[in-house]
This record gives sequence, structure tokens and C-alpha cells, in this order.
Amino acid sequence: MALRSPSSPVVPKNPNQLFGKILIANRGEIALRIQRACRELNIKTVVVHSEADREAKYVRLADESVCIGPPASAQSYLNVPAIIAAAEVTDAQAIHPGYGFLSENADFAEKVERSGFVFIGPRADTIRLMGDKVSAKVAMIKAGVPCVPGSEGALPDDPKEVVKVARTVGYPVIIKASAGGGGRGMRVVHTEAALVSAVALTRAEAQAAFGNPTVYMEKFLGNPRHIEIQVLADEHKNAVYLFERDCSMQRRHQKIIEEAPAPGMSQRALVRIGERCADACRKIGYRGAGTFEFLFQEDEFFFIEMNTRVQVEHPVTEMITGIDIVQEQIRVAAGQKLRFRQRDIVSRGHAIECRINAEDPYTFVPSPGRITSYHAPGGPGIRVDSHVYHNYFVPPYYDSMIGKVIAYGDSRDQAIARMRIALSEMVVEGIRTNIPLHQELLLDEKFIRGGTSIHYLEEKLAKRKLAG
Ligand code: MV4
Repeated sequence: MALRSPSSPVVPKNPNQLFGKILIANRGEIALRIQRACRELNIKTVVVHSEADREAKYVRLADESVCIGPPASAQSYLNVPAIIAAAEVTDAQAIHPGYGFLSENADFAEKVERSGFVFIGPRADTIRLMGDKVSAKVAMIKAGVPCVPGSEGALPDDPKEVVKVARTVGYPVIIKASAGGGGRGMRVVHTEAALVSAVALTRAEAQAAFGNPTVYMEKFLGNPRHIEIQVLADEHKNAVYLFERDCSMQRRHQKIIEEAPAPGMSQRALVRIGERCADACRKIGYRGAGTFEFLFQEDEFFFIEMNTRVQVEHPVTEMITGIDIVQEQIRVAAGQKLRFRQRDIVSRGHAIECRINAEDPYTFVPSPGRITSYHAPGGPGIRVDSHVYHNYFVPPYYDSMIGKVIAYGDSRDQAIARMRIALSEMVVEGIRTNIPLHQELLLDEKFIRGGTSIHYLEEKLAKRKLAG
């Protein structure tokens, strides 16, 4: 079952206070990214994988690997007993969940800890608090983080009360499922006439999708940007913010380009919101890496959700701060103190990330299959986080992201220029990718100007469709 890798250590022996061995409960580029962090920290790795990922090189690169089930995620990457059993047989001390899959599942985090392993992330009760969007908002209001005005807590059952709340908030409003998040289970309401039935419908959908009918109301913001703040916190009440990322370039709640810093934002406003986030971490006893998601409109930040995992776009923050977020996650999970204070952290230059997806650049239909030719870009300021290679087979069972290209420069213009060159060098044949879409966006006048809203890409694609 456990397969030992023939690869020798690349870092000299240097006993540390960290874990001897970490199990990576994820796949693809993030499984490789976590392995690299472990290797640098001189920690052995176990990768669990499905039957579909058996031949992947990053699986072979790990010190050990364990097949935990058939291709379907429900039977492999979401199979809690199989993952915990793999940690037991390989004698791992901690489990890194990556992003997606079980990374924000409080029951999983709890089972991991009850089985005697360290969950590399916040405590289970913190994950639960943030997973419930109503309790997350209540906690943030209490901690002094500015939120979107709305129902303070869950909406009551009484329709008359719901109408009252909406009158106070003012139309348009948005009804969101407390168990939702990431764009699932929400509905915009423009008039009082439509309100009561919209709330009932959102409740019914929330019950069906999440087994929880709780909904809440917010003022609907028409044209915001999506700005998020990266934080790191330890168990000793130290917390810092690693500045912001602008993730507004998205389609159907899938981000495609992220950057740091966010173009055109006031430094003073950012420092103020960053301090609020770090302060909130101290107040709630947060541990690990986390992200505060905000909508930013008319020079104001409004908290919407908190992510308790490492995010896909974490590299842009690593590039501008020089901090390895995955290594820090491991250090604080082992009980260490943060090695820096806020004043030690400086933001320098600009970083942009393009997510490379195996999909048609026009229809967005997934395009799994064998990569018959592959060439990764390089050169000054270019980082490629990807697990794929020549002859890799992109399985059809999982997310279509096959990697990320990150370009760093002294200025945003230089980062964009380097990204254009990188994507022009990149070769991925045998499958379709969204590289042509990225190349088009990197020449887009409004993107180049910076500061586009969350609706920009979908509006641009709608126009492109009409023109084509
Ligand atoms: C909103 C909003 C406008 N007003 N809340 C979508 C994902 C989830 N995280 C929250 N979302 C939104 N909440 C209020 N009060 C618009 C969105 C939204 C969105 C937010 C971030 C990134 C992309 C988005 C795309 C559509 C809608």
C-alpha cells in the first residue's frame, strides 16, 4: 500500500521542532506546493491519491503514497475514514488539507484531531463559526470588522418582520443562505412585491442544498470589487495581515486572474482594514492562514465571508511579501510563534496570477485528456505552480485547473509585460486551455487600467459573444 519514493532528500538533515511527517490530503498543484514546503522544512510527506491520480509524478515525488479509493472525489479525496487510516498506517503526525475537498470541513478537522493528528488549519470550532455565514458575520461585527448592512443575524420567519428589515436596509437587497458561500444559495430582490416569495424560495433551496434553511439579508452592492486580506495567526495571540489581493476578475464565481496589491487603492484605507482583520484574529483566537473577503465599493470595505484555508491565489501574496504562507501554516500548526511582527512585513512590487484551466477558451467546456506537448515558461519574475508535464493525462473527475502562472515585477506594468511574455512561451497541446482568454485580457484596455469590478469579465464575454 505505502510506496516509498526513491528520491533522496534535497535539504541537509536539520532536526526541527516541527513534524516528522505530514499527510497531504489533496491533489494536483496544491499537493505539489505543500510537498515543496515540507521538503524545505525537512518534513517527510505522504500523499493520498485516488486511482485516477496513481501515475501522477507528484505522487511519486512524495516520500510515501497511499491509494485511498476510486476516482470519484466522494470515495477518495472526501473519504474521511480512508484518509485517517492512511495517516495511521504511515505514522504521519499532521494532515494538510490544501484547498477545496475537506479543507473547510469542521467535522473532518475534529476527527483528525480526535484521532491524534494535527489538522493544519484553524481549530474545528473556528471553521464551524466561519462556515456558518450568519455566525461569521455576527462574530465580525463584534470584532469591529465592517460588514455589509443587513439583517443583524438570521432573518426571522414572520414575513412582516422580513419586510420591515428590508425597508430599513433599502432595496435592492440580497438574500443569502447561511450555509452557502462562494456564490451558492443567493438571490437578489429589487422590490417589496417580490420579497416574501424570494425569501421562501431561497430558504427552500438552502434546505435542499445544505440541509439548513437559515437565510440572512444584506444590502445588494451593484458594482463592487472583490478585495481580500490575507492573515496569519499563531496560538499565542499574535496575528498579522499580509496585505490584500484583488480577485475581481472572475466568471461564475471562479476567479481567473488575481493580483497583489489591488490597483489604485488608498494605502491608508488598506492599513486600516488590515489592522481590523489582524485584530479580529486575536479576538476570536484564530490560528493559521486565513482570508477575509470584502466587497469594495465607493471607497468602503464590506466584509462578506472568511476562508479558513490556504487559497489558490496565495502565491501573489508570497511574491510581494517574500513570506512562504504554506510553511507558516505548518509552523503555527506545530505551535510555534509567528517569526515576524507587522512592522517586519513589507509589500514590494506587484504580482499577477493567471489560472490555467483545461477548458475551451470560448465555451468554457472542460477539456480533459492527454497533454501531448508541454513547455513551461520561465525567466525573471516568473513562477509556475503546476503538477503537469509532457504526456500527463488530465483526469475528467476534478477541477479543470492544471496550474498557475505568477508574474512578479517592480511595477504592475512590468508584471503584466512579463505575464504576456510567459504565456506566449507556454505550450500546452493535446487539450484546450484558457491561455488565449488570458492573452486577450492582458491586452484589455480596462484591465490594463486596473480596478475593474466583479462583473467586468462576464460583461466583456457577453459583448464578445454578440460580436462573434
Ligand atoms: C454580494 C454581492 C453584492 N452585494 N453581497 C458572491 C459570492 C459570495 N462570496 C458573495 N457574493 C456576492 N455577494 C452583497 N451584499 C455580490 C456578490 C457577487 C460576487 C462577489 C465576489 C466575487 C464575485 C461575485 C460575483 C457575483 C456576485
